Amino acid sequence: MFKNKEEFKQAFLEKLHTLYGECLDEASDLDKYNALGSMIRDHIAKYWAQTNKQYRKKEVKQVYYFSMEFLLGRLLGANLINLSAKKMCEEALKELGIDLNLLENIEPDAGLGNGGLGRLAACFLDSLASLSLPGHGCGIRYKYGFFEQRIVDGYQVELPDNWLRDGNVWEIRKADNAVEVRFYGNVRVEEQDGRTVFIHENYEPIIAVPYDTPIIGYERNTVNTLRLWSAEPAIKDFDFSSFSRGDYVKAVEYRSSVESISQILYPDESHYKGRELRLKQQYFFVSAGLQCIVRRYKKYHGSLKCFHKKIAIHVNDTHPVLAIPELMRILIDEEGMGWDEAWDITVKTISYTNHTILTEALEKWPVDMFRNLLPRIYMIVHEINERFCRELWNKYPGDWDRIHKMAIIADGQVKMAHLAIVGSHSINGVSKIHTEILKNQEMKNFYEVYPHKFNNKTNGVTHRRWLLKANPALANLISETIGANWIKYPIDLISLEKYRNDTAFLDKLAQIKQRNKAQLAKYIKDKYNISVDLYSIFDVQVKRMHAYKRQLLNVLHIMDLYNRLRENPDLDIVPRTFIFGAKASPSYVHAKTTIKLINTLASMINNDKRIKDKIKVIFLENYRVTLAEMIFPAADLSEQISTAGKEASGTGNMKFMMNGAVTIGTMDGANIEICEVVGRDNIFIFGLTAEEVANYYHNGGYCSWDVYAKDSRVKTVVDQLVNGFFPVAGEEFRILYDDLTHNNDPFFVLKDFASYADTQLEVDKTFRDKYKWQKMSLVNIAHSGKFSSDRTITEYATQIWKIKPEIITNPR
Ligand code: DL6
Repeated sequence: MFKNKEEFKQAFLEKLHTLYGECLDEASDLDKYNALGSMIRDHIAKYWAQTNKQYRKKEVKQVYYFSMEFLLGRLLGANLINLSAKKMCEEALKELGIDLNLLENIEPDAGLGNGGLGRLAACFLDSLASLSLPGHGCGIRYKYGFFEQRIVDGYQVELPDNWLRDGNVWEIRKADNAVEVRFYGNVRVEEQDGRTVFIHENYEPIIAVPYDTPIIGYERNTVNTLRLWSAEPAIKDFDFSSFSRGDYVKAVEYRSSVESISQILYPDESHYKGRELRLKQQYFFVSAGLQCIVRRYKKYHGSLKCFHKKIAIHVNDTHPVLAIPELMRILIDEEGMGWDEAWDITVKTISYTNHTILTEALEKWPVDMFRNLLPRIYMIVHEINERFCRELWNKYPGDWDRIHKMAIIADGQVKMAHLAIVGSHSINGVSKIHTEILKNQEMKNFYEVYPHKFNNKTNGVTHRRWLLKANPALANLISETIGANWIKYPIDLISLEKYRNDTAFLDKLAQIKQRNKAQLAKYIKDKYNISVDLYSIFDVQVKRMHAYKRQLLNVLHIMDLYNRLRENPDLDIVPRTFIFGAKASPSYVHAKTTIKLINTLASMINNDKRIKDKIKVIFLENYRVTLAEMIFPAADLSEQISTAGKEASGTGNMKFMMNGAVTIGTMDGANIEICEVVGRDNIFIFGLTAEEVANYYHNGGYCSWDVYAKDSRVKTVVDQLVNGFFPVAGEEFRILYDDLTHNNDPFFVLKDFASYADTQLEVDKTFRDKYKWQKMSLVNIAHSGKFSSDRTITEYATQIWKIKPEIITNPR
């Protein structure tokens, strides 16, 4: 970035002057952070311009990744790493008496996502730029990101995440690129010169203003763009008569209703509720994004006939699926294209990833709401549905039942996943098993009609954030041992395999883990005043709180262990620190009750002197990207214990693995592929398989009461939920008890309990053999290259988007 430290220091001091009119000793930490961010932006500006120029001049095909969520976390550290400027910057700032770490901690997390899906999108952006691929993000600039979680008396309390309060040094507002998005109104159909035209009138106009964030590739000149849209009132077009009549309140209401569109990120709901504002958000960013892409395309290419040859649009889950009718609208209504040609271009342009098979999470919109909010778009969806149903009728004449099940509009609802499949050329799942389940169960009917559209792209995550940035000590050891190529080519980590019997190397790995554990332990001590044993097994489950992810199984096992310890405080176990981190959707009672249960159990166990500190339970509040960066490097054991067949992929499993944690998990999602590469000896697998689970479901479930009645350990812990064992909790945990017993345990917690508990004994036994454990840890790191998002993105690029790397030359 700068030739030397002196030049850097000079530039930094000048930046403070120009931005704030300040000298170093007057500047606040926030000012220093902003000055540094602004310097980075200045530095990359010419690369950003060069990237765009080259894409344009060479007419390279570009992909736009449309996503409601981009869970970026902090950018300062990651940007410095990708620019290879961290060391120099750290040293130069130190000479000025500034701690880079402290500045990094000023930055709020950009928490514009709920969890896996949003973080995957962020990893994909890093990989696109780091592979010199022309690919950008398109989403919403939420004023409030994912809520901040506080734990008060064991309960989750949600606070707004006002992440933009102190500004955002990374973004640039591009008011000139604003577009209008239209809601409500009616459509007038007219014949003009022998052509039917559709005129959307009496609509409510809203202005979409883009904010661009540079996405910097690792040691590349490539700087791609994440474009996030913000909603603003269309002052010019607004009916000012309400003002002239003095209806000030109405005018203010209008403004606030417009701004609400980009106000908050919806927490995902397991039981989706049809909220108009969410549908509005979806159309808002999709329409803005597409209008902007089309406008730019037309400027350089004129006609849109070959649009799909230069542009790929990827929809991340069903949330942006309105891109399909919106592109049709633009091509037909604005460009005057015929239906068939527009449809051909649309399908060839759009591709779709499915991230969940939980049927209750698949989006459906009430027809009335949809038609009222988006009258023209509804007409187009209706026509797509008519044509699709005709196609089905020709293929399956008379099979009304099948056609009804597959229709895009049925039972008064618009089914977004069906629209996604019909209107795109590629549908992918996110792990092998997930894709097979889509093909053979959940979307079987569609797979039979469009087998060529379905494919798998197993998820991956970026090693640059999750290993290089999060765990610098391990990253250094790896680079010293096998060279630094792995940072660009994570698959090279496999060279570490040859050190699996090298005890000196394994000792070094262990030392690093120990230091990382100490760092997390210090955080725990400082924040919660709880001391944890650094030599205990750090057994970690961090992810969204959800019944299918089965934090409850983990808790019941801890309760059982605690019971055994109370009976025999001298029980011979390796001490354990059970660590949880999870946010629950605000209206998800089961999940929130589980959080309360963990905290209640934690305070009981952590204060029980009888068990001699052999186990501790820690609930880390406000789990987010930045906290995750501290947790993964410190974990010994990674809990991936979802009901088999339910977790589409999981990506936390990959982040743990690359940091040397060993997985205890079910044969679910990407765990199966992790097991494939590390081998059964290097992972702890337990529980029912997806096939077994499916068979039980098929036959109406299993009888949880039998397990409860027969296994005394199970009966004891389940009873403890309601029998006064937790005196302070009263009846609070009854809903968990009822779910496990009277509701027949829909996620097979009790059914898998014995197998889980036995496997935990195996973990305990293995951990005692230091080198055996370290070897397992090493094998996991060595094989983590397969789960790099560079691999995943290369597959998307070559097999779906058909985009090629474009090496960006040095700008003049
Ligand atoms: O594909 C990313 C991530 C997977 O790793 C998780 O297994 C899956 O649960 C998650 N899916 C969602 C679904 N949300 N919606 N819609 O977040 O995607």
